[in-house]
Amino acid sequence: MSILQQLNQIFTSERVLTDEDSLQTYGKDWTQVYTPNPLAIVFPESTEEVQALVKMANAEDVALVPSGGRTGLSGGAMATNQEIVVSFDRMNKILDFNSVDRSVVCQAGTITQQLQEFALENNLFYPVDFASSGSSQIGGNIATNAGGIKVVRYGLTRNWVLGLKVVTGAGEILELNHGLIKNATGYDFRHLFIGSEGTLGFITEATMRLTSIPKNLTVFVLGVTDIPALMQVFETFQNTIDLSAFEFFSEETLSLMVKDKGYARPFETESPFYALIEFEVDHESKEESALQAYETCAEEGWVVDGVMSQSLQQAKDLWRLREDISETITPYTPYKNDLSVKISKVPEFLDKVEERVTQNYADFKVLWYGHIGDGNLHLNILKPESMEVSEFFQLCSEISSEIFQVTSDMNGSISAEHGVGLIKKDYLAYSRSTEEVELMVSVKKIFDPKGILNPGKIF
Ligand code: 2HG
Ligand code: ZN
Repeated sequence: MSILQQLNQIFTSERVLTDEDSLQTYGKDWTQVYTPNPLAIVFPESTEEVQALVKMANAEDVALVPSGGRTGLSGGAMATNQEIVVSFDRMNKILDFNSVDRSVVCQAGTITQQLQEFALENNLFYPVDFASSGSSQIGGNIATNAGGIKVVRYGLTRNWVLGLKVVTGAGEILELNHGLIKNATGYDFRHLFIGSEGTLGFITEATMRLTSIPKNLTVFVLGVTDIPALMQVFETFQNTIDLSAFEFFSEETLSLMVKDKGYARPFETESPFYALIEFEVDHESKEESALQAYETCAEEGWVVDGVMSQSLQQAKDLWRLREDISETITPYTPYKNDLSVKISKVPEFLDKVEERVTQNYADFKVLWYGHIGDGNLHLNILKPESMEVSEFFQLCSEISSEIFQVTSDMNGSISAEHGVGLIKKDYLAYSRSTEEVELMVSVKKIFDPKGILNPGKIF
């Protein structure tokens, strides 16, 4: 029997797509570098269907690529080589909730925002958040250990996973950690699957932890003179008040947002960088402390101007200046980098990278923004309009090794939160040792002996 016939046996016919439009849509994520070329797209509705598919794939030696909200930026969900794409769009139900445990069991295709809204309806909060929350799926978030804008306070997706149901590459169903907070019974495989980019197994269900709703989130946007000053501002605020976000963007980035989106500047004064700081004001004294920190920063000359949100709407408007950057610059076909170093090393790192970039590509528009409060910097270089895409990416790939060498020399990561996927795999050695990569290959062999799961990703 042909593979397509077998797919039609596992799934009802409307859940096996082979038309060109669907192949193009589901065969890719947000990475703009690769051409999709899948064999078919399937839409399982249960863990058992995923298991049947994995067993068939093992027997037929055909590769499977997991697909969530397709918002990834590293090509982790690209199907370029006649793979079967496994979309979790139909596994999007919240299955269980327990207010004592503060936990939710959801299927892998649950949209991040759906979980966030469900939590709020139950007077709780799911804190992992990013611009793509409206379309990214929990399974994908877990597979890349997604970070986002609140890591300073709440950590990464990993911190919120209490349990997982997975189908391994060998076709076994594993229930990992059963939603427990404490469980000291040997290796915690749950954490191996988190961030494994679909190379070990398919996550079909997850038990996610929730927390209390933060009260009266307030946002400051401050104009800052340079990166060392930005770090001083971070330290000052961090020592004064519990922060839920500390983000930054450069003046080049802000002017593009003003030009392309028509957003209002936070204030008239221009400065090289801007800090976006968020904190809870659940008591008058918190606001006083924050204003005190602001005063200190202004007196020291680190901050040249600033605005503090007076309403939820104003806080949202300020957040848009940061959150909407990635989507706004997409039409410029940017060369993206997602780097991290220890927070204390950020100024030295940014200087060194910028030096390399401007030395080589003085005419390119370079945008800096990111999650400076956790050491994660997004470097985007925009393609000049007149340049061919292939020529641009070729030029940029030449500079990648230089940037990654600087990152490696400082013990940083070449992918802070977007994952390795296809886009970083040739550079993995800049962040992981040969021994580590060999061990990763061995681990993959245990869970996916025939190498049918997302082959060619990570290594
Ligand atoms: C963000 O922080 C996302 O906005 C996307 O991680 C970063 O566009 C990027 O490079
Ligand atoms: Zn980011």
